[in-house]
Amino acid sequence: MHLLSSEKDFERALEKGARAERLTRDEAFALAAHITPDRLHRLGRAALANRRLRYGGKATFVFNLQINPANICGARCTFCNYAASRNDPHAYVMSEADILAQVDRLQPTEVHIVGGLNQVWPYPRNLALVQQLRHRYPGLHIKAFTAVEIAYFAKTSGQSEAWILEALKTAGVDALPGGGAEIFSERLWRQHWKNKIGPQEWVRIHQMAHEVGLPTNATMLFGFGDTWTERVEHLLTLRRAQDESGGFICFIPLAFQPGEGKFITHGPTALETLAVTAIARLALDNIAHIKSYWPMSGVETAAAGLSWGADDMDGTISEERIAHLAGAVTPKGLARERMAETIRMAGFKPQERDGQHRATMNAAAESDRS
Ligand code: V47
Ligand code: SF4
Repeated sequence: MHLLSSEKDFERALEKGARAERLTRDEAFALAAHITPDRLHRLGRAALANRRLRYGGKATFVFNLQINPANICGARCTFCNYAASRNDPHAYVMSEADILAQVDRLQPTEVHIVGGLNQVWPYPRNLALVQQLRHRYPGLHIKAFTAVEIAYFAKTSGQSEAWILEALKTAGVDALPGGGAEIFSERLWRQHWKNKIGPQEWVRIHQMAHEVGLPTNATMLFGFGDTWTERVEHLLTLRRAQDESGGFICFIPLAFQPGEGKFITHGPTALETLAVTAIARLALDNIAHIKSYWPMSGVETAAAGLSWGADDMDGTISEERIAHLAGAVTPKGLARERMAETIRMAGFKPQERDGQHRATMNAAAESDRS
């Protein structure tokens, strides 16, 4: 019944959200009630005011590389087109030499390492990769392994999750990415990703990472049969977890890519993606950054997301795989210049950043030109 709220509740939620104030639960739900074209624009205006208070006209991106060492995974999440069985034609396994050669060639500011749940790249091999990367590139930001992988590493190595997190941090991991959260709904968990950890475990592992001093991101997969109530509950669960442990840096809404032969033929529309972005910005008063993730939403919608509350466009991302194996028609990587130009065309000042959202040397040059 949360979504049956009045115009007055909606207006009050917008006013408080625009000032980056904390919304009550009912106000957060009021934002998602009856998303009409008129309300979508009002959500956008409030979220734009909120992100301007925080970041002015600046929008950031990072020069990064996604490393997916192998796509062999037995979890069989229904929405995933990336995973393969060993004998599938699209199964692949990278070697350490392949990975290091890619990093050597691109010299990224950040690497984002995630793979499937498999014994081809088990925990000790992933740990050794992090050690090698840290040794070779002392300044590289290593964002690696989802909570799902941490749980799997613990299970398969007989160690506790806290032990794994400490060991990865010592080896050189700087932060955990936000994947594997899907949407915090027991109903959808049972239906779509029952072979891996569910909502409560995901939150618990992120809070454990915060305790050992590893900051993390958080995602939300939407547009695959989820409801607005489930989306707002997801945001409020994250807000509560952040109040307790404080280590979430960035929230990333992930627009579902239907892929081929999946259970649903369409992902969310661009307008729905903008509404989710704006509601996230208004409801998550305690999470600093909202990412507009172009491989899933499309470059144009991601750029528009900067006016609906997002302040970051993620990265240039060489060779994105997860969205593209699910049929995304967006480019597989964007050059630095194209990223800066996209942000400028959307009306914002591009600023290149490092893995901790600090401006890099290139940033000044980019901002001066706009
Ligand atoms: O966990 C899988 C999602 C996630 C599909 O932390 C799909 O900075 C849409 O988490 N359609 C991985 N989404 C990507 C991810 C991420 C991306 C960018 C930045 C960060 C960060 C994290 O992709 C998975 C899953 O939720 N996913 N299949 C699909 N068909
Ligand atoms: Fe495996 Fe992750 Fe794909 Fe699920 S989403 S099948 S865990 S790779």
